[in-house]
Amino acid sequence: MSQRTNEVRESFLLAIASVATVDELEKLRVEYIGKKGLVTDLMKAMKDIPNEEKKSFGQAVNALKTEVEGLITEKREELKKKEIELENAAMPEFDVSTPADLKRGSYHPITLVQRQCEDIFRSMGFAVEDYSEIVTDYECFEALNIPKDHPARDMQDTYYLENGQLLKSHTSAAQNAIYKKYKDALINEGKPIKAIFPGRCFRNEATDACHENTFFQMEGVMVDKDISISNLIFFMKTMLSEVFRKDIKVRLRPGFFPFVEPGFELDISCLICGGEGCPSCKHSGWLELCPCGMIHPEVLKAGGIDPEEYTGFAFGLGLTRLAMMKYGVKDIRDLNSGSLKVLDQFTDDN
Ligand code: FA5
Repeated sequence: MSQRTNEVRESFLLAIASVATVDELEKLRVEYIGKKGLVTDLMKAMKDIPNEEKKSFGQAVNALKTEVEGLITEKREELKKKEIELENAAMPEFDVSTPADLKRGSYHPITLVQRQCEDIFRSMGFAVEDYSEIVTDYECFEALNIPKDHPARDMQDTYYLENGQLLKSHTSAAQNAIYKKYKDALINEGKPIKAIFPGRCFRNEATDACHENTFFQMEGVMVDKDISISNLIFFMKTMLSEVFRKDIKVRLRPGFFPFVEPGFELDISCLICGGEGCPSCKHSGWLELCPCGMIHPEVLKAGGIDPEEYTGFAFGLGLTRLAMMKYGVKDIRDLNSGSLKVLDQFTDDN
């Protein structure tokens, strides 16, 4: 029987020498020390060995099993090491000490212009408020003196949710909430309401060089005793001269909005064509930028403010168009394009 042990050993040593992969090694392991393996069979044969030979046979088979297990473990480590070396050789060179090729991001031009406007108005004592993009019909229209079926709604068709709420078509949708938030301080402590609230607006709009279906506005309101159109003009002028830091031609013309009385359109001379007329200003030389007016008494009432005692102004600045004019962007759609070629050009310093 010890001859059989030697045969099994010899054949194993021969086989393991030619094993080249971990899979092949596993097959060899099963062939020799698996449940039905050659070494296992030798151990099973122990019971048929005459008693006087049992001890030496047992020692020989155990020694063989230990040797086989040891050699398999050794070979497995050797093969794994080789596999790792091969994988590493196939990997591209990677030097952790090489400086990263990181491009610095930049703020979106609308963010830049919004922050600038916020700073200007903060310095004039205005609070900066944020408001939801999803609003109720009451906030967007009813509270602004635009009842159901009013033709002014046609100009501001927007996206409606199944629950009847809608994506706000103008930042004026926050006016009612702002009045309600600050009215007690106005009435009880005599603190004027001074707030701006920038935000994203949505409209069902045929897009062109100066119209987008998603754009930004910045609403501003001031309510106190004896607020007049002169206050409105002062704040508009201050804001525009600070934003552009150069002389800008503006014009004020009558405009109709159900939530102001009187209402105005504040246009600026197109800075893309210098007032000559181009697609950015619909060939008129002027760009509608900031409608405004004196807050309608019904709107103050809806906000809990007595229009007999208080007056106020409101404006709705087109922030996206302001960014176009400030940075000379000819087509408004470039601002929503996400194109890095466009956006890379802007920095805080512009
Ligand atoms: C309004 O949205 C009024 N809520 C503004 C207002 C507020 C008037 C307070 C009086 C008092 P209008 O629809 O004109 O008005 O939009 C205001 C400004 O937003 C426009 O002058 C323009 O600069 C910008 N704007 C309007 N529609 C678009 C659009 N589709 N794409 C880009 N900018 C737009």
